Amino acid sequence: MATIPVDDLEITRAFGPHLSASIRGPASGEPDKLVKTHCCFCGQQCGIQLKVRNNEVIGFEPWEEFPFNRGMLCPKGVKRYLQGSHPDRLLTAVRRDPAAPGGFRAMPYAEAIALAAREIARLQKEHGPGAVGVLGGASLTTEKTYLLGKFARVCLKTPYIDYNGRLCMVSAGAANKKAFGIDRTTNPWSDMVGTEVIWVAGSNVAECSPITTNYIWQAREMGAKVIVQDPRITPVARTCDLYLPVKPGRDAALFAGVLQIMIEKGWVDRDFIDAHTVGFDKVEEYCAQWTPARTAEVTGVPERSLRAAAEMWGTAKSSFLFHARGIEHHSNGVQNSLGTINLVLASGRIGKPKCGYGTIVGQANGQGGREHGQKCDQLPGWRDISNPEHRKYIASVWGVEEASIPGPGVDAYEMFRKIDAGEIKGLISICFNPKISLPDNEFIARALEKLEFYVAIDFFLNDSARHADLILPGSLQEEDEGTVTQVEGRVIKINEAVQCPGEAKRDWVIIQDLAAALGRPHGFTFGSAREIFEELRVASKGGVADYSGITYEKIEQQMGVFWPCYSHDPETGAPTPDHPGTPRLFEPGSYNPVAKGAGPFYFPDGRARFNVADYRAPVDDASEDYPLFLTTGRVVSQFLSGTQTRRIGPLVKQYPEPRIEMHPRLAEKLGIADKEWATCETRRGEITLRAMVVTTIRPDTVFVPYHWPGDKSANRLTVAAQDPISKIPQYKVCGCRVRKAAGPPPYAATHEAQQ
Ligand SMILES: Nc1nc2c(c(=O)[nH]1)N[C@H]1C(S)=C(S)[C@@H](COP(=O)(O)OP(=O)(O)OC[C@H]3O[C@@H](n4cnc5c(=O)[nH]c(N)nc54)[C@H](O)[C@@H]3O)O[C@H]1N2
Ligand SMILES: Nc1nc2c(c(=O)[nH]1)N[C@H]1C(S)=C(S)[C@@H](COP(=O)(O)OP(=O)(O)OC[C@H]3O[C@@H](n4cnc5c(=O)[nH]c(N)nc54)[C@H](O)[C@@H]3O)O[C@H]1N2
Ligand code: SF4
Ligand SMILES: [Mo]
Repeated sequence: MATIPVDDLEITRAFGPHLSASIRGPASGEPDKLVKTHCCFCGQQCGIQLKVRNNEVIGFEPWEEFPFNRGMLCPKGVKRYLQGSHPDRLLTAVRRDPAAPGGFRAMPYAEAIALAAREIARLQKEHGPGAVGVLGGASLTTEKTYLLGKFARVCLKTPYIDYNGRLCMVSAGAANKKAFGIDRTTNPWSDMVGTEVIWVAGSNVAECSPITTNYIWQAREMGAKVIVQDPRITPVARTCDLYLPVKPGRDAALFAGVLQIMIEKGWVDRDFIDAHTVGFDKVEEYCAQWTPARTAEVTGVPERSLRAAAEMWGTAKSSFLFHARGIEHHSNGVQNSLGTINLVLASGRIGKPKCGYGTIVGQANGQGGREHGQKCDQLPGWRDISNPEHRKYIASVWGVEEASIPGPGVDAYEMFRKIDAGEIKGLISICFNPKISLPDNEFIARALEKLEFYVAIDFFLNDSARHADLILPGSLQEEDEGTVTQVEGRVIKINEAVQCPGEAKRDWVIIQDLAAALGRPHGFTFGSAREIFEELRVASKGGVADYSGITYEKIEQQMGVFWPCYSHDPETGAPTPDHPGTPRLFEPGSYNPVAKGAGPFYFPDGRARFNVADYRAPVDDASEDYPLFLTTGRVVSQFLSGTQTRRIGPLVKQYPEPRIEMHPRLAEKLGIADKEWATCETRRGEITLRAMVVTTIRPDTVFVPYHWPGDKSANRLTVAAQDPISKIPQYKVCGCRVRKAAGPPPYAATHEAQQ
């Protein structure tokens, strides 16, 4: 009865070293040129060569020399070229018009820019600069994110800018800053091969960071032991050495419990702790309460597995620990991330070859997109918008008065609360689809309707943009150049393969056109992405995320540059153009501008910080009324809100509809058979989907992927609780109940008819 998802089996087969040899783009038609660039989807940022003919991407060739993926791609990378020619591609601006078919009518680009500028100016004149907010995204190049942050602060003078990385990377980012003073994964992935132990916490690597799976396999072939901590037996867990079936939302307790065993057994590196860290005593004190028995009770992980994890981790000589959204998407997300860091620091295995720690970046530019000023509290170079010195420096680069730069704004979800309250009346969004991707999204839809003026910049009319007054036709990734920073901290170059079709424009051109139409062009007259990058190099100089030593040429020559590029000159510490970059952080003797030689970590004393990572039960936890845990996430063939991948036929075919994944024991109790309709209900709402009965999930937990809109949207169910520090939503757990549906949901009629 129980089935293992077929998609998963395909994945495991698909990602072998043979992929690059066996898969090519469509055979028909010779290309005019091949363009070396990267995949537009996830943060692995696989190298790929796009085949271009007559200004159209017609297929791809593997780019075998690119060191990270060596020609391998996952199904999304293989099919991405199909989206450019999709009939839904926006070729003109469109304006909302209830009388027009589909609710929108085309509008000449110049008129659309003029309209947007008029409305923004009107709202700001009537209600002040903060009446208009900006939402950005981490699929954008770093140049665009830099420009957007500058646009909000200099052109609009609004404090209200934030981005969709708020839903993704911020718990890990905040924890990294607290513990290390810098927010980047520590080692190149090649360091994984030859390590002794790999611990994967809350990451479905095979489906979500497929190339990482390949590194794990290579490591395993060389003898590495693999620990997986997840409420689901994901594909990588099926072959791991130790599986920790944690109850959703209990990770901080698990880390504390494992560390406690390590402390008791003497499996911590006291020399490293004394020489390179502060704060271990408080952590030790906190962990004492996490006896194996209590940890097992809270986490649902058997004591023997906790002990095995402590031994495997505690006695290793080299190790890698990764996590992703499984431990980060929580109202306790920062604490969970700090819990992993404590395990790493206690082991002393950091700043060395084969000893890595990091969060697996999600979006294409999840790393670069969080460094240069599109976050509500940040200026370029990971600078702090509340720090007078940081403000002064950026004001000098931008040629504005320091006092004219607004102070910190609020996180993306809070912006919607302000929209709801009528404080923010106008919204410019680019590369963000909040209506599908934010929790409790019925609230988001209502807020979008309250806006007096909403302009979206996108290449498709996404589900949120359906609420917009105006959509400006932006660029696909292959229609522009620029840099992104991939999962390892390697800055790489996206190259233009084709030019924007019709009246579509490169995103940064649109932002500058808006500035010009607002009559505030100062600082928005860049002629190319390269020019923006040159200013970003200056703006980031001296910040923690220092890109000043990176040039387009160096990226091309080296196939990527790991930031930062500090010279090791202890006198100045200034990055020098000839510095090749820093693949491995925190090596003994390494220089950074905060410690100035005092030690490898980015604090004045050069020491890393232990932080007490305390466990708190989730908000809206499973209870008598809602006895199951609902957790949400991804499937391999779909990407985020699905705006792009639901338009790529072969990917849709691979996983056409969301299903509710549940264990056979639960299914039996509920009287639901595989593929039957089931209704999942939480305190916010309910959705009806087909059941997928699998033995690979905890019997007290159900999983729903979130890539679909409307009646199939998982975010109808999720809770808008947020981490108090990072403001990340708690997507990964809330209480729910499941019942057999009375019959198919209304949407099924159309869907079944199509099948
Ligand atoms: N195919 C595909 N790949 C993607 C994306 C995509 O949409 N589709 N998106 C990209 C982006 S932006 C991101 S952020 C990454 C996300 O990458 P991942 O974080 O790997 O993916 P998720 O599916 O969100 O969740 C990961 C795992 O967390 C587990 N989990 C749920 N609750 C808990 C918990 O409380 N504790 C623990 N330990 N585990 C838990 C889930 O069972 C799931 O296996 O993927 C990137 N890659
Ligand atoms: N329930 C639940 N919800 C989640 C998650 C979860 O695990 N569970 N995961 C969260 C995570 S980790 C993330 S990252 C968010 C993602 O949140 P979203 O903001 O929904 O991400 P996307 O689907 O990439 O939407 C971005 C939009 O940007 C457009 N776009 C992409 N590239 C470009 C570009 O270069 N230029 C322009 N102009 N537009 C572009 C796309 O067409 C799309 O319409 O979702 C979050 N939501
Ligand atoms: S989606 Fe990610 S793993 Fe797949 S090809 Fe693109 S960059 Fe590589
Ligand atoms: Mo993400």
